[in-house]
Amino acid sequence: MGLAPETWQLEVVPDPESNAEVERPLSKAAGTALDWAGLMKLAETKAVRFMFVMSCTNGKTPCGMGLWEGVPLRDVVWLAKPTGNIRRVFYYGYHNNDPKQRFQSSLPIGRVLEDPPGENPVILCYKLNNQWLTPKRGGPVRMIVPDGYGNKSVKWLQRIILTNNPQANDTYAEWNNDTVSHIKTCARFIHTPEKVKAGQAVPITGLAQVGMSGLSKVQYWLVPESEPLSEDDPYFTKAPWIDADILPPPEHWGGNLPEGKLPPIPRQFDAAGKPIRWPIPNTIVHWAALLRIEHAGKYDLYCRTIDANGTAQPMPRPFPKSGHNAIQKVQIVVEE
Ligand SMILES: Nc1nc2c(c(=O)[nH]1)N[C@H]1C(S)=C(S)[C@@H](COP(=O)(O)O)O[C@H]1N2
Ligand SMILES: [Mo]
Repeated sequence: MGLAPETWQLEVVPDPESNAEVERPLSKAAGTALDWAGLMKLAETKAVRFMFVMSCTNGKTPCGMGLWEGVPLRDVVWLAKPTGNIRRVFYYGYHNNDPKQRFQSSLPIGRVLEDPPGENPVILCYKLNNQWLTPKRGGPVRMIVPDGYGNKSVKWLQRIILTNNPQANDTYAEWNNDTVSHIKTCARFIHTPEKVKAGQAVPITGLAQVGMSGLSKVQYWLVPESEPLSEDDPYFTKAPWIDADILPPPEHWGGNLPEGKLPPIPRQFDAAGKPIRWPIPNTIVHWAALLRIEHAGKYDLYCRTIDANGTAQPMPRPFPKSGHNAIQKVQIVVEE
């Protein structure tokens, strides 16, 4: 199936249904497909590493964050000597032998060839947290699209098609998702108590997904369950939200990195290992707050984010099929 490094091969070929011009296709038939040794050779001079959150368009909480390593896709596209009539890149990986069940995604060629200011390149990824990518995570090689939801990051990658077709034909789009939407900024609870004593200080914790528009604040709002909600304010913009603390970069990154340390000089970090910008866009940060509720009763606790443009979640993109960012609510019971 080509899912071990020794048997893995990647094809970069023109779309037979379009007039894309490619002088030296990388194909299995011609014996020119890129193999593992070829990818590792490119990695010696081209490898990049960056933090990125894997998040499903329809998932309420991000799958996780890691340090992904790979070779920019453009370096492999250029090996095939494309010369013109190319507007889009389709790509897919192993799924099973039924092409109807293929999991395919796509990008405009411009996004592959050039990165918006401050953004990371689309990579052919072979390492996560400095370890070879496991089969479960899409190894030996998967796509990582550093500004997109998970569906763009196709696992078990085997074929890249250069096409003059300007339209997206992503599998996830056929399943009624907005696959062009960038990652959104949103907050989630990790730990909140179900029952507390009146007057007692209780910590609450959570995480925030930091999307394309960055993150300026995480906030919470505690309200007695019996209090009627205003009908013309579905996102509670007039509620008395209180700022939580956004936690600083960790000393230990976890993720089974030796001693919790990052490998040498990933992007987004300076030579001393400190993030150049915090929080880092397209990653996760943690937050915390200390609550003290004076009166017994049932309460609703909400959390939300304000992005770096000053816009409160779930605006400016509230539609669920473009990425989940609804305001989360939990209940807390306060006893005398
Ligand atoms: N080949 C293949 N790649 C795939 C998928 C798939 O079904 N098949 N699912 C995608 C979707 S929808 C998501 S959210 C991410 C999840 O990545 P993870 O399994 O590493 O968390 O993988 C993407 N890549
Ligand atoms: Mo997904």
